[in-house]
Amino acid sequence: MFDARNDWTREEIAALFDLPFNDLMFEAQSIHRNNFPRNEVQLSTLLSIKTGGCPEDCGYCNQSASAESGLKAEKLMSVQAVMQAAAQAKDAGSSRFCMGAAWRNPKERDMPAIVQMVKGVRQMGMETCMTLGMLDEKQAKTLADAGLDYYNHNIDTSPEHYEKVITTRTFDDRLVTLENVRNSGINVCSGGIVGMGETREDRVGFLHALAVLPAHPQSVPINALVPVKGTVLGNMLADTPLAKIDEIEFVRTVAVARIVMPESMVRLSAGRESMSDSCQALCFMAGANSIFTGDKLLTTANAGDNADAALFAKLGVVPMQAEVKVEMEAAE
Ligand code: SAM
Ligand code: DTB
Ligand code: SF4
Repeated sequence: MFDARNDWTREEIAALFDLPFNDLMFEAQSIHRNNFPRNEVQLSTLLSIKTGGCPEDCGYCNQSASAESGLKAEKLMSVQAVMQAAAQAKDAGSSRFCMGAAWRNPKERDMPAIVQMVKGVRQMGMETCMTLGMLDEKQAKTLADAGLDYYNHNIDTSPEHYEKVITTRTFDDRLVTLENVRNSGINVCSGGIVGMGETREDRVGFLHALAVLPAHPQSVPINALVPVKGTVLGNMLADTPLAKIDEIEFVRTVAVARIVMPESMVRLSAGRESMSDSCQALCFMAGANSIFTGDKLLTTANAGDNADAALFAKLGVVPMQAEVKVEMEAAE
């Protein structure tokens, strides 16, 4: 009844956004209940394995070398330090460990350490995710062979708005990386950011671009912009506070993502730290079924385990167990 479609039109998606709020929520929640355990939310933990000094100019990002955010550029972490952080995340109940690097793309010299990190984290019995920038076919295959479960690469926004946010790589470059990841057999994680001064039409175009991919991403992160001082968008928001995304419009975006990609995990990602419990509860009702846990995202603050445990208890929500069975022998 709610099978995934890849032929959505922008008009159809715009009509979903226009629905009365209760009708939109009812439809999204119905699809959610039909396709997923109703009260389970998947937990992922992020670690920045290589922070800052990035050559890209993404207007939202404090890790860009062109941002004046005061963030110190660091080297790639050691495999051992990454294993320690992963063990802590596992103890805290996380089922997936997501490692992010502030790179345009990984260099060949980085790949052996990256492969060891994937194998090591899998051996601990956690799902693995990496987000390292652009990947070519060969790199995607290397990561697939290492046993990587997910690769995150966001399209970020609509093709039209994209050019106002990033100039150093194109929207089409992003689609090529997604194709390389998809063809390698790694699960695709791709979504974007809401609240970057985009229009409703851009939010329609953003979800449309994801919904018409040859296969929907298995995981769709919806981030609310975390405005960081010294970044282009952080400064813009500080100057024009009214540009901040309206919470109901944010929830609508989550609900439409759930409807147009009915079989994908929808992750309520960055921005939860400054979101009310009520807004997060509405996002779960709209079909979000995954979050990032812990006190930190990559470099900015996250809601934190205590706040999340209290919220889950209030809502009767429980953590979802790993979706992909990890084969311990495969990760030598
Ligand atoms: N450097 C890699 C890349 O961009 O492909 C991987 C890491 S990057 C930080 C991953 C994603 O985090 C970005 O694509 C963007 O969607 C999201 N992100 C970064 N900074 C953010 C912010 N201030 N607020 C919300 N989301 C953000
Ligand atoms: C995604 O869509 N959101 C995460 C993850 N993928 C890598 C990153 C959010 C980063 C927020 C800013 C920071 O903490 O540096
Ligand atoms: Fe670099 Fe990724 Fe930040 Fe863009 S989002 S500046 S690619 S770390």
